[in-house]
Amino acid sequence: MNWQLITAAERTAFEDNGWLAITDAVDPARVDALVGAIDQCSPTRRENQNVADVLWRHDAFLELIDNPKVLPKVADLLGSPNIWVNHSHYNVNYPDATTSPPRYYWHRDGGGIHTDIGDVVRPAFAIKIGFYLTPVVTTAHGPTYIIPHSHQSRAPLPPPAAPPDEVEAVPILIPAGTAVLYDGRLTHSGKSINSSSSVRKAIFIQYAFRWRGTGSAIRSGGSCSASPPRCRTSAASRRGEAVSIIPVQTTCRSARRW
Ligand SMILES: O=C(O)CCC(=O)C(=O)O
Repeated sequence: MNWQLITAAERTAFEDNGWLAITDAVDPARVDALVGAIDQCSPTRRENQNVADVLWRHDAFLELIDNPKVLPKVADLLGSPNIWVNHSHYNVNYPDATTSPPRYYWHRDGGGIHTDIGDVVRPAFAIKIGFYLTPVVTTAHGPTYIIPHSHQSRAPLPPPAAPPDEVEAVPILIPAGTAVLYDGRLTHSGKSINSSSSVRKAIFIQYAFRWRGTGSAIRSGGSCSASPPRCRTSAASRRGEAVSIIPVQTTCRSARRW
């Protein structure tokens, strides 16, 4: 395997911007296989699906974990090989599947950890990789928006419906097959308007220090043709509050969870 470590320029870009795009991280044949796997696991249309805990659902998803163009850079940036995948999900965003008024769900990854730590610039705890499987090359494609430099700020989150221009957010525009590394502290949108004619599909895998808990419960074995674990989210866990020493955030097919 041809492991690709982080370059000095990439490190500077990631540390300054809070994100880094690696184009061609996934070759076209694998992109097709991943799209097929999502279609197999989500055969019926549901508006704006956000399916958590995806790795057990299909081997194609599992193969993303040790992507040689991504994993070494993540380990380098976190500064430790003592990391694990503590959260995964895929998002399927249909054209025109908007709420009214549109909501962007601005957030930092990790939920409660940011408020728990308090009013300081927090250290980096996790990096989430967005593997974009369909082209997101214009703002019509429902891009992820990020608020520049928010990983280095203590600014509170904007209201969910605040439009990108109002909060000076910028879209991440990339071709299919790109992996985008996001610093977990970066404020970004949970969704945006897809006014194109194509469905946007992306898979997100989060690597965190091994001492971090799960972002969603993690199941091993099985496949998406087997029955999924029961959805057991509680109001408290949805708010990102600690509810138990053993995480109860079990998968929910359409849960919105970051
Ligand atoms: O689907 C997107 O554009 C963003 C997904 C997201 O917010 C996340 O994975 O934390």
